[in-house]
Amino acid sequence: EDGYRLWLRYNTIDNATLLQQYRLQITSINCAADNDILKAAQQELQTGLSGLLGREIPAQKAVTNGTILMGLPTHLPFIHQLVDDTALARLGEEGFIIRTIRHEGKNVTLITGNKEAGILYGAFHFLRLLQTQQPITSLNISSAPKIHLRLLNHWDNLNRTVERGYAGCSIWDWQRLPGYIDQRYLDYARANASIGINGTVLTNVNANAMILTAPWLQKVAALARVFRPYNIKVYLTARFSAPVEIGKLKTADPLNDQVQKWWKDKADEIYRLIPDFGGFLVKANSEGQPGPQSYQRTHADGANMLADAVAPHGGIVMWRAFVYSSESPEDRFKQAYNEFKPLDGQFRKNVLIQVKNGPIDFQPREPFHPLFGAMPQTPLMMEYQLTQEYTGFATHLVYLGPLFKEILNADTHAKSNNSSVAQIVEGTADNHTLSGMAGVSNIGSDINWTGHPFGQANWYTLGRLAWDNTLTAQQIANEWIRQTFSNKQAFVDTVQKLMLASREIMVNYMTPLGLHHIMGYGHHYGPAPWYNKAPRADWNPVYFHKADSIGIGFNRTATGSNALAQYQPAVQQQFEHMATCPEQFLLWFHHVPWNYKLQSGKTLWETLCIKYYSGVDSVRWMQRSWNGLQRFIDEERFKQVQQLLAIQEQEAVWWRNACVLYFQTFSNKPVPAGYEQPDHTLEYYEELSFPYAPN
Ligand code: BDP
Repeated sequence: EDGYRLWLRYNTIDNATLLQQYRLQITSINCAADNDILKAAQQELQTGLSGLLGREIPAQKAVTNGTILMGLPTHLPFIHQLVDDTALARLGEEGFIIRTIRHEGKNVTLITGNKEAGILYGAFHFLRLLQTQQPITSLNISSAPKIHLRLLNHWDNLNRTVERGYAGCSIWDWQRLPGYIDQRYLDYARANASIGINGTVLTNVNANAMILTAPWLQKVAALARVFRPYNIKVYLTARFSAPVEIGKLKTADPLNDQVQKWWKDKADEIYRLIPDFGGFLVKANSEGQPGPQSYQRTHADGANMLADAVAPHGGIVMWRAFVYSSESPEDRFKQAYNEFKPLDGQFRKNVLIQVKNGPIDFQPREPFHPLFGAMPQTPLMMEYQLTQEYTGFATHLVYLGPLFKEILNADTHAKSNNSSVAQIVEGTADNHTLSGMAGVSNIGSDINWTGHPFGQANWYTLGRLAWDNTLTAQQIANEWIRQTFSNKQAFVDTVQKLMLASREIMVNYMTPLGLHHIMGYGHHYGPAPWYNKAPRADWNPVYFHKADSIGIGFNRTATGSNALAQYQPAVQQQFEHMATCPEQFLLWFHHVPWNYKLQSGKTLWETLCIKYYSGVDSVRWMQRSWNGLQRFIDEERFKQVQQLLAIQEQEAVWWRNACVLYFQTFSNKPVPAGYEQPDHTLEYYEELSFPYAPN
């Protein structure tokens, strides 16, 4: 078990009674597979069922007892009698129905949808039921995705390095494309389709214009051909200065006629090769990337120009809100909102603004981004980070489901009752038809795809949540564990507990109480709260924690940067008073005196120490829990996780010691008695260097 098969292992069901039942209920597949998507669905079902049932499940034309019958209502008109039109309409283009029915006097399982894609997703859902050992005797399932664009964002460069990638190099083997189709592309497509992901941005947001040149587009088209039967569209990042860099124009000004024509022609060229090309993702005027502001134009001018180029082909533009300027004296927290809110209503219909979950940058914990709820006229797309840039690289076991859910569940209070972040992102709060959720991919060439075996869970969760954000982090973890490792209850229970606790544990040993952005400079590996030499202030940890002899934390209330004013009054109230601000967000919004007593009666300094120490203790608990699981799973993955947990323990100690020692230089207070004292000095930690850390 090297992890390559992800959650699609299809090993024979290890519960004899259940296997017996399943075998009676599933004997054959009948699919009017007249198109590539249906062929993919049928093929997957055949492979999956044959593996799970330990016997060949043939495809046949007849309907017999135990047939899995797949088809559209146009293939199988009886479906119109079975399912009323409104129920079918509710499925949209990608939803599915799975039902146990009597058909032509036989007991069959029907998988249908309005479009082929629905049947594909239905087939994968059916396989998931078996893999998680659910009853299938009387199924009546109807499911449709709540979010339309369910995407991975690869930060993959054309030289196959991956920005913030910790799982090897890029899986896109550009040199051998388009001639050589790696089996991985197919397995990648299967894995994504199995969790409902329907699009992939192949290239880094720090974009290279070369990808838009003819030879590279041929390579992109080859990938698109592999993905098409799995209902996955390809997207590219558009470098704003491409008209200058590869088009020989003198300017990339979005209001210039020649520039507009250049992009239109480029879009036409792309769509000739890839008729279902999804569109562009753009990072503009951010961290050195070119953009419309270089020509005194707005983000709306830039986005609209690209939107007009792809609109005739049905394409979209995802324009990122991750902007902050080195010239601005404003709190970095506030800058995206200041920049984008005034543009609400100015974007074309085929533009989405892609917003990171929090206002700074994928930290272990952030409050929700204040743009959610602030731009009702514009569809806002969620951007999460699966690759663990700030959450332990691919060495820490951190299940991000709870982080994703915490943000989705947050109430923006933009409306009186239906304005959670989830409702904003779905588009239901403001009646948008376009909606999207993206995860910055953690996939690389490692045999198990994500480096850490548990990194797979974060990829899995992104897809499942984008499909149905009402699923809980626990439900998703539970089904992932069962498919990826084992259905044995004792194993599932223990691992689920460990996964659900892992995010808070990481917050505790890295950035408790609302600390943020105190990691190593550049590579972002490990702690460096002392760092103050970056070329811009808001890249320095000291800018974010503001520790001094009085206390620690960033005052973002009215007496400070007043970033809080970007939220609705009801949200402001939750955070604005030190006494009532939830502890987990305290230092996000307040500069808190070291002696300040928290609700527990303990001082801030004591609590900080307690959190850091409990973070480390909890990693040791994770190690002990994992060690008890050896008998349930394969040696290979057991050992991998065991070794990685040992590294995680060492690194948690490193975070704890470095942070406690450093903050102690301001608090002037001892580490409470009874705790193991740091075994190195602060100078030791400050002098560590990491030339080998990837970035
Ligand atoms: C930051 C990463 C940087 C990305 C940037 C982004 O450190 O590598 O380019 O986000 O999202 O977190 O554009």
